[in-house]
Amino acid sequence: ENGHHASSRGALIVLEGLDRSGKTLQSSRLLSYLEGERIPVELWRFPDRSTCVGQMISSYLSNKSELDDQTIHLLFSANRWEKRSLMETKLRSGTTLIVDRYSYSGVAFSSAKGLNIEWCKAPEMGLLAPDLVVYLDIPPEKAAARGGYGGERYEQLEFQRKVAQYYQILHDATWKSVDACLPIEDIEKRLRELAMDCVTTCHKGKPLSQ
Ligand code: DGP
Ligand code: NA
Ligand code: NA
Repeated sequence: ENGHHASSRGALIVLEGLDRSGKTLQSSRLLSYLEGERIPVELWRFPDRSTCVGQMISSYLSNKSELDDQTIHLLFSANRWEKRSLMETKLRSGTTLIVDRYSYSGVAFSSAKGLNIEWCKAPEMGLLAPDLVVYLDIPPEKAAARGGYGGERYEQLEFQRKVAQYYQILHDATWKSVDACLPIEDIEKRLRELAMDCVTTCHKGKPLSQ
C-alpha cells in the first residue's frame, strides 16, 4: 500500500520565518525528498513575483516604487488570492504543495509596520488553511549575522525584530517550530518527518479547510 491513490488529496505545507532563516534552502531540500518518495509535489513561494501583481510587489521590495502600507499589504494578499483556485485544484488532484511563505508573513510583516493586526488578517480570510506550518525559528541577530540580506526593503535588523514578535503572536496549534540554528541536516530530517506525517494524514482523507 502506497497511501496515495488518485482520490486522496495533497497536503498544504507552509514554511515561515524571518529573512535568512533558511526557508528557501529547506523547502527545496524537502521538495527533492518528497519527489524521491514518489509523492506528487510542487514548490511554490509567495510573493510569486511572476504575475503582474507580483511585479508590483517586487518593485516595491527593491525600493523602485513607493506604496503606502495598506496598499502593499493588499497587493501581497491579492498575490495569494490570484493563486487560490489553482492551489485548490492542485491539492484536490493529489499534489502536495510546499509553500515558502504564506498569510503569516502577510500579517507579521505588515503588523510590524504598525498596522492593526485584525485589519491585516481580514483579507487573508477564505484562503486555504495550511495542514502544517513549520516555523524556522532564528533570533533576528543570528539571521542578520548570516549575511546575504540582499538590500530589499524589509531586510534590516530592527524591523526583523518586530516581525519576530508578531510571528510569536500568530503562532498557533498547527505550527511546529524548528530551531533554525541547528545543523542543516538536522533541520532537514525534522522537516521530512513532519511533512511525511502531514502528507499521510491528508491522503487518509483529512478535509481541506479555509
Ligand atoms: P522573500 O521573497 O521570501 O525573500 O520575501 C520578500 C520579502 O517580503 C521578505 O522580506 C518578506 C516579505 N513578505 C513576504 N510576504 C509578505 C506579505 O504578505 N506581506 C508583507 N508585508 N511582506 C511580505
Ligand atoms: Na528576502
Ligand atoms: Na526565502
